[in-house]
Amino acid sequence: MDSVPADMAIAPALGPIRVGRELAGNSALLVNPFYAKDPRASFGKHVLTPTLALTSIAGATPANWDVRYWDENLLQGPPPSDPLPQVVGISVHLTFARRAYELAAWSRAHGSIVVLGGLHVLSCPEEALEHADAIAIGDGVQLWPAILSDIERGKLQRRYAADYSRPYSLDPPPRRDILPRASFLTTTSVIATRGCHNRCGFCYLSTDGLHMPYRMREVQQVVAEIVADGQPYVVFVDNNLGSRPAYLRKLCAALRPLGIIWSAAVTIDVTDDPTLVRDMAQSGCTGVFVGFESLNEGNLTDARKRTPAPVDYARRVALLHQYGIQVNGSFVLGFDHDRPDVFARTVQWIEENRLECATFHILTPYPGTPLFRQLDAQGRILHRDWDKYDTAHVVFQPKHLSCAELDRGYAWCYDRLFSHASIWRRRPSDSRAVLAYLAMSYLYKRSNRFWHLLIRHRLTAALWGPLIEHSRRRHLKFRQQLDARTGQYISARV
Ligand code: B12
Ligand code: SF4
Repeated sequence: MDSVPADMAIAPALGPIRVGRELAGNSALLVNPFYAKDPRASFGKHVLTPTLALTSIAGATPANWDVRYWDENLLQGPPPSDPLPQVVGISVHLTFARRAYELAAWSRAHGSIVVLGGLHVLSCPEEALEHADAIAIGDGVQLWPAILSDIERGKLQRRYAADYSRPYSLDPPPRRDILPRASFLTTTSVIATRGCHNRCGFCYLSTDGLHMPYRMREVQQVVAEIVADGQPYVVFVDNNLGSRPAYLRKLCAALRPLGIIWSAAVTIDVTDDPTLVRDMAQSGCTGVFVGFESLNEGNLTDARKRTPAPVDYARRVALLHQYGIQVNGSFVLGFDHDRPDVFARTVQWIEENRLECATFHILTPYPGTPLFRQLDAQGRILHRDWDKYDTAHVVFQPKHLSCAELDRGYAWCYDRLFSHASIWRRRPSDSRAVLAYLAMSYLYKRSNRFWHLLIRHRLTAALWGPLIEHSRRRHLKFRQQLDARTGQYISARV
C-alpha cells in the first residue's frame, strides 16, 4: 500500500482561540468537516461533487444573511475565522462526528453560535446536543430559516426537528454560486428523488426515527437547476433514481435536449425494461452506480433487499453496456453468508462482466439501523468508535471470517481491482471507448499519490474538464447512432 499523504489522513490544525473578538452580524458559515481518506480506495472520489446538504441549507438562508461555504476536504486548512461568523452550521456524519465536535468546540470558544445537523444528528441526537447550541434533526432545509430567525430574536431553542413529508417542490434551489468551482469535477450534484422503494436492513434509510417517504421533485425544477449551473456533467446523488421507472422516463425526456452527460445511483431492477435503459442512454446517462451488495442470495435475503437474483446480474450489466452505460458496482463484504472465498469470487465476477469500476465496503452497522440492533443483541459489535464506521474498517465480529481475514480480503479486492491487469481486462468492448476509459481509470484509480496536490492547488476541474468534454462529445455521437437505430426499429414496426 502507498503511504498516505498527511493531509489525506489528518485534519488541519485549528488555530489558537482568540476570545473577545467581534462577531460579524447575520453571517453564517457552513462547514463540511474533514474525514480521513481510505488509502485503498480512490482519493479522487471525494472531490467529484460538493456536498449538496450545505448548498441546500445555503439556498434556504434568508436574504438578510450572508452565507459562506467551507469544506475541509478541499485541503485549504481549517474554517476561516476572520471575520468571525455569528453562526456556524456543521454537517455531521458518523465518520466525521469527532471532527465536527472539535470544530464545534473551537467555534463556540470564539463566541459563534453552533448548529449541528446531518445524518448522525438524526441517529444520535443526545450525543450531538452535548456539542452544540442547537441541533437540527431531519430536513435542514425546513429548519434552517426558523433557526436563524430565532437567533435574530434571541430565542434560539436547543432542538429543531422536521421530517421529510413536506412537498419537495417547496424547497428553494441549492446555492451553488457560493462554491469554489475549480475544486470539483462538477458542481452540479443534484437530487431529483428522495427515499427508496427498498429498506435494506444495513442502509441508513432504515434508521429509527427517519421517516423518508418516496418523494419526487418536479422534473422542470430539476432541469432548471441543471441549466442554471451550466456544467456539462451532472451527478444525481439520489439514493435510487430508478425507484419509480415512470418518473425516471419523464426525467430522461426532459434531460435529453440539454446535451449533457449524467450519472446516478440506481438499483439493478432499472434494467427490467430495456426501453428505459435506452431512454437513459439517449438522455446522456454514461454511468450508473449500482448497489449489487452481494452475489450471494442468502445475504440479500437477510438484508431484506428486494432485487433480481444474482444469477441474472450479468445479463442486466450487459444490457447497460449495450447502451454505452458504464457500471460502477458497489459490493458489501462481511455478510453472514460470506466465507473466505467471497473476495476472489466477487472480483472474478466483476472482471468477467467488465464492470468499469467497483467500490467495496466492509459491512458497517450504522447506529439506529436493524443491522446494528441485531449485531448488538448478538454481542458482535466490537466498539462504538464512530471514526472507524467508514466501511473501510471491521467494527463487528463476522460470522464465517475472522476480523483480520475480512480486513485483508477487503484490501486485496481494491489492490486487485486497481491493478494494471484488471483495469485492462475490464476495458469496454467498443474500442472507441477504450482510450477515455483508460484515462479516467488511471486518473481515478492509480493517482492517489498526486490527488492531494491536485486538490490543494485547486486543479480538479482543470484536470477532469477535458476528459469530461471528450466523453460528452463522444456520447452525443453515440446518441445520434442510437436515435438512428431506434428510428429504424420504430419504422420497421409501423
Ligand atoms: C454524494 C455522497 C457521497 C460523496 C460525497 C460528496 C460530497 N462532497 O458530498 C462521496 C462519494 C465522497 C461519499 C463518500 C462516502 N460516503 Co457517501 N453519500 C453520498 C450520498 C449519495 C448523497 C449525500 C447527499 O448529498 N445527500 C443529500 C443531502 C441534501 O441530504 P443530507 O446530507 O442528509 O442533508 C440533509 C440533512 O441531513 C440536513 N443536514 C445535513 N447537514 C446539515 C447541516 C446543518 C447545519 C443543518 C441545519 C442541517 C443539515 O439537512 C439536509 C437537507 O435535508 C449519500 C446518500 C444520500 N442519498 O443521501 C451517501 C452517504 C451519505 N455516504 C455514506 C457513506 C458510508 C460514505 C463513505 C463512508 C463510503 C465509503 N467508504 O466510501 C464515504 C466517505 C465519506 C465519509 N467518510 O463520511 C452513507 C452514510 C451512512 C451514515 N449513516 O453516515 C450514505 C448515507 C450512503 C448510504 N446509503 O449508506 N459519499
Ligand atoms: S436499495 Fe440501496 S438506497 Fe435503497 S434501501 Fe437498499 S441500500 Fe438503501
